[in-house]
Amino acid sequence: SASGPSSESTPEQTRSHSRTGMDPDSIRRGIVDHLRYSIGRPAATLRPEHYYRALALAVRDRMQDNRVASTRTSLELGHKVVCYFSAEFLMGPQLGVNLLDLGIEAAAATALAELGQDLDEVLACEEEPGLGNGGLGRLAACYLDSLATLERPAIGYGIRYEYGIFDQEIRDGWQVEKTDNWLVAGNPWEIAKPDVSYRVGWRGYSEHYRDAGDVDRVRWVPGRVLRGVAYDTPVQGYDVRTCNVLTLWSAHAVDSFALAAFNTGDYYKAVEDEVNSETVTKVLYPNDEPEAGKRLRLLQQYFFVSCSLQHILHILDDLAGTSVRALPERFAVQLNDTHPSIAVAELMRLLVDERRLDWDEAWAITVATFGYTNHTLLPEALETWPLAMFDESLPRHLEIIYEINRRFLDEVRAAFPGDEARLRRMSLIGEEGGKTVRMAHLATVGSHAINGVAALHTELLEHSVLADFYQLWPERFGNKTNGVTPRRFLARANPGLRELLDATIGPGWLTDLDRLRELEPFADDPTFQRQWREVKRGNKARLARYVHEHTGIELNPDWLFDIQVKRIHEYKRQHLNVLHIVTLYHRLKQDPDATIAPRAFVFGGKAAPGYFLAKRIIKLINAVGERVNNDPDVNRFLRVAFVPNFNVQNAELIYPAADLSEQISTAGKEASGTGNMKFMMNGALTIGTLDGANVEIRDEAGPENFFLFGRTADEVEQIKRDGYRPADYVDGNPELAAVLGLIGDGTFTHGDTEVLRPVVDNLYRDDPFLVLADYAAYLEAQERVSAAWADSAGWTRMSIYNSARSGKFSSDRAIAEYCDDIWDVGPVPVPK
Ligand code: 8GP
Repeated sequence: SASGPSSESTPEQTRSHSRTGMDPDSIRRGIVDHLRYSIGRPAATLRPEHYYRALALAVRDRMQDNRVASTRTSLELGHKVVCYFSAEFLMGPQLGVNLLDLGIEAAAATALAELGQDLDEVLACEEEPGLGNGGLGRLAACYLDSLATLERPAIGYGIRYEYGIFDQEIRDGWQVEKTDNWLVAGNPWEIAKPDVSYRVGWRGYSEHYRDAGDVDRVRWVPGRVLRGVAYDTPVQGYDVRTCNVLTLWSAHAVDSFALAAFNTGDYYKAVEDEVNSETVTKVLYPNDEPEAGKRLRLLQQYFFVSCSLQHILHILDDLAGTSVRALPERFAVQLNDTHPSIAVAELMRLLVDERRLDWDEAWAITVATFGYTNHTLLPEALETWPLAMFDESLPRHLEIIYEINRRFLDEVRAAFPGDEARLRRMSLIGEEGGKTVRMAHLATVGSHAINGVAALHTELLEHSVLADFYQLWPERFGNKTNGVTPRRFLARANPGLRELLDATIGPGWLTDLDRLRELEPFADDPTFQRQWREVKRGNKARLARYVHEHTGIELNPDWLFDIQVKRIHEYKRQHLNVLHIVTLYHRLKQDPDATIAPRAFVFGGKAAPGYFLAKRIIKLINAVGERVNNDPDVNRFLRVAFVPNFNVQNAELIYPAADLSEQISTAGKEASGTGNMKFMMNGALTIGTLDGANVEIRDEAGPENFFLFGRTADEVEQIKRDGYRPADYVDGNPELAAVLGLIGDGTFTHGDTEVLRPVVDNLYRDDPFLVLADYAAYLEAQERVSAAWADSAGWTRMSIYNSARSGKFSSDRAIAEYCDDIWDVGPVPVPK
């Protein structure tokens, strides 16, 4: 039944009549087959979630065809493969984007309709895999999308956490964490590969021995062993045949046969071992919490890195005639922050101890294979492991790190003779406050390319955190400004805009986002402006419905939607945003005749469960919201909503609904930001500091289309050096004093003066992120926003310019740069 109806049928037509055809009929057959053979419920009991599962499986079948063709093409032709090592992949819902990528949204809707189902209802059944905390994990997902779309062979390697990022509920204004049981209903996208499995050691000791050739060698005798099993999720490119893969490792006990040897056949002990081993991939760690002492976290990192490197060497072995020496010609491994940086020592162990290469050769291979991306300058986020714990956990790796360090410090000594302080600063072993292993140094020394994620961030890296390394190897450093995928964050998230763009500039922009510039001639066209505003209004109405459903708060889509969604963190300064709201509240209460342009303030984001102040900031937002939303003096002008459980799914409703994007971090603290890019693409204007990628967003949009405020990174440093005294800013600004007074005096907390006290005290006494120093400038910028909003045509023009000039922030641009400058991987078209 695989052949077409007539002998002249094209390959395309042939496939459309095969089991995995892309036409509505074939898709409907696929759904029906899976309902029967994969799900197997009586027809009368089928609900939308069963149709979701059946459609997902039918879609996966189609991707698998492409996957097989892609693997065949890249292996046969001997192309180099990108391996993206990341402890987090925040993939978001898969069905919608996969339908888009395969070009079968309409066909799937038709197929479902014939079965009496509605596509939107079916899409809503998906439980998103939240295997990441925020920006870093979502970036990894965007990069997989672009790698596939640009037809670059690639494998994402990570951890199959049984519990992803917690689900957030808001109760009485407080964050409550619920476990994310994302696998309970099954995951139709993954394919378990029990035959792709590797052993990973742990603890034990290393011993010297003489090999057959009488050469002195070292081997590691682990005290514990676990087993990693691969789970593969296909990653389809848009409008191409290329389908890459995300391989996530799940931890198990070693098989019982091997256990018998260790445990003298104790069956119950073996079962217990299985339970213990499985904890390794049980849960994703939240960020913003100190890692030192979290032995399980180190084991997670080592576990997935070891499985992945073993897998890569295994693929290399399978390629006939390919020696391990060819590793850097066949694979480029990118370390997504320091979480996978133990890979440097593990690859050395595999090459020297197991493959018996000599050290120099192994080191050359290692450095040529790895690249390292840094994602943060915050000192508390730079990973270090206590030496004693590291030694107990990975004794052989510590020996290898010492040897890497010895040779490295010789190199430093030769380049900078007599500079003992420099040696101490650069060492892989930190000496201050107890010895530690410095993972950022390990990643830097073991990589041929090191990059930051925005121009400003890279410059700060080169001149602060990694300055010594930059002076030693300036040629290894470079910038790769982040990007986001327009497939998910424009086409999928904003179907109204997608249609308008297609109708105005024709198709093609979705894979060549610079073409959005073709919108510029329409920026002042009244008809186009009206269509633009209609799309935006529709998106705002859609978000307002969601907010009402989830919080009970009513928002008016005609108001200015002012939105800040991201992790809750002091450096991101959600509390600065709140100070603005309370200022407006205060003005309206002071003067009954005052009027302001009505605004809806929308917040969303999770706080790390152990981050005390971030959780108080959530309470602050909700407390102010409750008061504002219920006070008839102000709720005609102001509303405040906190969207619970910000995740990829509701993000797709939020970005397209924004008029104003809040990017107000303390300059020098946000490495890049990527939400800022998603807002811009969808036509929001940014109010922001000169931080991270904001700098480049403003350059692209034009300074006249961006609301800039605040101290620069240099000024921030200067203020701190001079001895910052936040109280001085309060003393010099009666309005600010009144605002802090309202927050502290129980106005928003039913008279309770304790709940929000820690936030006020922190600002007044310490204010490490200069909220008060930037307050006045922020208010002034917000006044410019209100003035601009009053001119509807002017605002619409600025909105159009923002979208039109967002092309640089496509992850396609970013990935093309990584491929050209770091990975040396070109396109490998897979024949259709
Ligand atoms: C984030 C940065 O904070 C953000 O500016 C940047 O856009 C994003 O990475 C992607 O480059 N960093 C993290 O998410 C991060 O460091 N997370 C680790 C703790 C997990």
